[in-house]
Amino acid sequence: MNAHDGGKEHREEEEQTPAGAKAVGADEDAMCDGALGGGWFEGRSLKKGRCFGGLDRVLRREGFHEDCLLEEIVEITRMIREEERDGSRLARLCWLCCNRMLELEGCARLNCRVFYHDNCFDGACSASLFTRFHRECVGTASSFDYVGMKHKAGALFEESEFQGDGENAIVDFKYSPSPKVTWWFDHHQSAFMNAEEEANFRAGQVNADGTPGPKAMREFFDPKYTSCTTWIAHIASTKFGMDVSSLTELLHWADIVDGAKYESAKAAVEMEAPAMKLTMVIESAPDSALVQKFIPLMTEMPLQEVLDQPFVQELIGPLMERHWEGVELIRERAHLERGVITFDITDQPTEGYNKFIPYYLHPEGTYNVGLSKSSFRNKISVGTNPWTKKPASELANIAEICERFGGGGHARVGAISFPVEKEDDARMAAAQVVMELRDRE
Ligand SMILES: [Mn+2]
Repeated sequence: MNAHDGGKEHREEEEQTPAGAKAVGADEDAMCDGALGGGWFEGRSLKKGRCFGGLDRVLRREGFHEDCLLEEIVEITRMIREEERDGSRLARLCWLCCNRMLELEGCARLNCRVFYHDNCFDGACSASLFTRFHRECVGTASSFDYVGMKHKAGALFEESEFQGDGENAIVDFKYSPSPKVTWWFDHHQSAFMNAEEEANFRAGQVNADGTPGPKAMREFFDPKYTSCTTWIAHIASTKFGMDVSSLTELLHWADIVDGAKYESAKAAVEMEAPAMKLTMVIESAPDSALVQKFIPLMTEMPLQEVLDQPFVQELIGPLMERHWEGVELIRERAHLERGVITFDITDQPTEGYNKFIPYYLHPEGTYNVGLSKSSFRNKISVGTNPWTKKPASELANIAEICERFGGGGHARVGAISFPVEKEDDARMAAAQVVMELRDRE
């Protein structure tokens, strides 16, 4: 659907027929305070606004006296008070009400800048879903632009990149305590750089008296979600009343790709599903401009249709060719012995290969230790077969092994890097890792 029409939802709400009026609970009252609190409405004295029977009075008191304006606000307030019992719809109506007021005041709608995780399927889907959510449920932006973010050492956000006017949203990427950030959605375990940032986030969520804090309806974090896309969908539908029923396919694949929950090595390597091919194109995109061509499409059409776009088709052929060359090269070199698959492709410099290839070729392997070379390093990749039948308690801690050689990672996968000229050192370390893993089998 074309969601540019920010007023559409507003009209739909007005067409609702009144249901029986009931007293409104204190929880819903507090929730709306949260919805109205903080952010860019602060200067407009809406901060202390209470929706239920109170918003019109507050608005009067705060000097919104024009009759035409008040009439509308009173009408919306009546709807909220008398017709809406459901908290998510209430919160959504609060946004629409604020938005309408800004419009009536003649305030220009501004740009919303979305910072997203670049070269990542979930990052692109999150940016797409956030945009649609903002258009359908918030409606305060006239346009959107995008900034792709990459993980690196040190500070990630440049304060000057956040817009002074308009909104700044971060999705599927680390927290920023900047007061210019108006929205944040993330699901990464390591979302905060330090304890101070985390305290800053918590303070915005809950006030000292236990009521929702000024950022409770602006910043959302839950590391239990497999993808940020499903996390945004959950918040948008439960707290803002967004209809996400048309996005089932997208949400399903965002979880599979971001959680590496492929059903088999065959599915991960042969990449039959459109989402897998799109992931390959997005991950290998040479610049953010290419990723940003996908953002408007991901929530507007089925994934097969995104894949069928001519600009995508042009890229798929050469990428799949390179991918199958990688499979053949590793097939020639890979060798399984006592549960460990090993291969050395340092003589064929590459900027990366599909990390499930070893298990596709040798499904009975428990671990894989691969030696490769890129333009800037020699790399030992150490991994555990995601489809192994072994119980987790019997598996080696890969992070711990890699750390001993100056590398790192997670419990199941890790890596050790060596300078580009230290190929022999890398080969020796790889042999020791292989020996250690074989001795466990
Ligand atoms: Mn993610």
